[in-house]
Amino acid sequence: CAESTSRRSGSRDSRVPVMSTTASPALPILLLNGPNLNTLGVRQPEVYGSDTLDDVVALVERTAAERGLSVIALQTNHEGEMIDAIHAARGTVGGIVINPGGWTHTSVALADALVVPEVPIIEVHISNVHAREAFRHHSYISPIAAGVIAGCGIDGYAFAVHRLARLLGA
Ligand code: DHK
Repeated sequence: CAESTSRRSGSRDSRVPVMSTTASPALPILLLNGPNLNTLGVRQPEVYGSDTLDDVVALVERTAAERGLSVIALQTNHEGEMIDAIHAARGTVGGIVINPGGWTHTSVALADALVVPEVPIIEVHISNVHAREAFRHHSYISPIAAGVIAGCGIDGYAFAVHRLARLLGA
């Protein structure tokens, strides 16, 4: 955006030549949703609301587009498939928005994978996990996340995109 461009050029070392006046397109955001999130809108709507996964993806795409970013979206119920996708994201995405679902509270392997791409990660939970059962209070993902959003419904995904965009200077 104009603000960050001017901030960057303001602090630019004038001895370094500017190679191009056209910014290269930013890398896409990777939106990951873990197990059971394909049932959004059906599973416990009193906890997770009535919006569907399609609504979440549309919201994230709309919000990212406002910030000039594109989105690659994956939902899977298979941990290995998610880990493979995260490995493949190294060098190809600028940041990750992830709702790890139940793996949040169980998966060292997912946390280990998420450091591979070396990009900022925003962890999202639709429900306020801290107001629920004790086993939902611990996250293996939070220590490696740049930010954590919980209890904001699906709006949390939009907040996550805005935060990532700021971290990426978009
Ligand atoms: C979603 C799940 O599926 C749960 O396993 C987590 C999270 C909470 C959410 O709030 O989005 O505990």
